[in-house]
Amino acid sequence: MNQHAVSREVHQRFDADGFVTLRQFVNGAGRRELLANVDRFVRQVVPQLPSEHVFYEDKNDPATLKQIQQMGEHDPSFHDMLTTGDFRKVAEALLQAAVVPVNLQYFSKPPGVGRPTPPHQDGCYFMLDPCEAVTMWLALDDVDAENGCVRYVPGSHKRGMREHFRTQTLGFSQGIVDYPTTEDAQQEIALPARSGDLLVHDALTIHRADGNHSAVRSRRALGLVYYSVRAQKDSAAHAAYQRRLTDEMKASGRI
Ligand SMILES: O=C(O)CCC(=O)C(=O)O
Repeated sequence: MNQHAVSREVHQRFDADGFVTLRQFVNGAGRRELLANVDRFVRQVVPQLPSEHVFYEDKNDPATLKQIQQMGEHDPSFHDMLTTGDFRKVAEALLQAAVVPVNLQYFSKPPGVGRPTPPHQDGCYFMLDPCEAVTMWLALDDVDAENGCVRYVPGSHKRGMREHFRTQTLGFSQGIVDYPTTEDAQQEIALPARSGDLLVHDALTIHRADGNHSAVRSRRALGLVYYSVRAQKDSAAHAAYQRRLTDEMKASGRI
C-alpha cells in the first residue's frame, strides 16, 4: 500500500465526489499472491459454501460464477485481509471513525455471460442510520468499458437516498427506480481500472456497471464493506430482508 494513500487531497476528492481511486493499491508480489489466493478459494472453498453465499449466472455451470459473499467467514486469509491492515485503515481515514468490517465479496462477470450491475446505492441494502459506510472495489483484472467497468455519478452521495425497486439481478436485488435522470446521464463517468487499483465509494454514491461484452476477457474484483461505528444497523429489518431474498432465490431455483 502507498503509505500516503489517504492524503488530504484524497480525502477532499472523496468528500466532493463520493468516490476515490487509489491506483496500484495492491501491486507486485502482493498482487500476485492475492490472485493466487483468490484462485485457490474459488477451486477449494467455493464448492463447500452454502448456496446463499455463492451465486452463478447458471447454477449448473461453475464457469458462470458471479458472486461470493462473506469470504472472510470461510477463510482465515480473507478474514485477515478484511479485518486487519491497509484496507481497514483507509476506511477509517475516509470515514474519520473506527469501523466495523462487514463483508468481503467477490464480483465476477465471466466473458460473454456477465450481466449488468443495476444502478444502486449500497446504503439501500445496508439499512444504516446514519448511513455512514464505504465499499472498496479492488480490480483483479484490467477492467474497461468493454468488460464492464464501474460507473459513478459524482456528487450523488450528497443528494440522499433515491427510491429503489426489486430487480431480478442475482446479487444486486435493488435498483434505482428513475435511473438515469437527465442529470444522472450527464454526470455519470466510467472508471477503467488496472488489476490492483482500488476504488472506494460512499454508501450513498450511485454506481452501476455494464455487462461483460468481451468473449475472452474476465472481469473479477473484490468488494470490501466497512460501516462506521456511528452507524446503527436496523438488524431486524436487514435479517428479514435477507431471509426473504434467500427464500425467493431458492424457490425460483436460482441458487
Ligand atoms: O462489480 C460490480 O459490478 C458492482 C460492485 C458494486 O456494486 C459495489 O462494489 O458496491
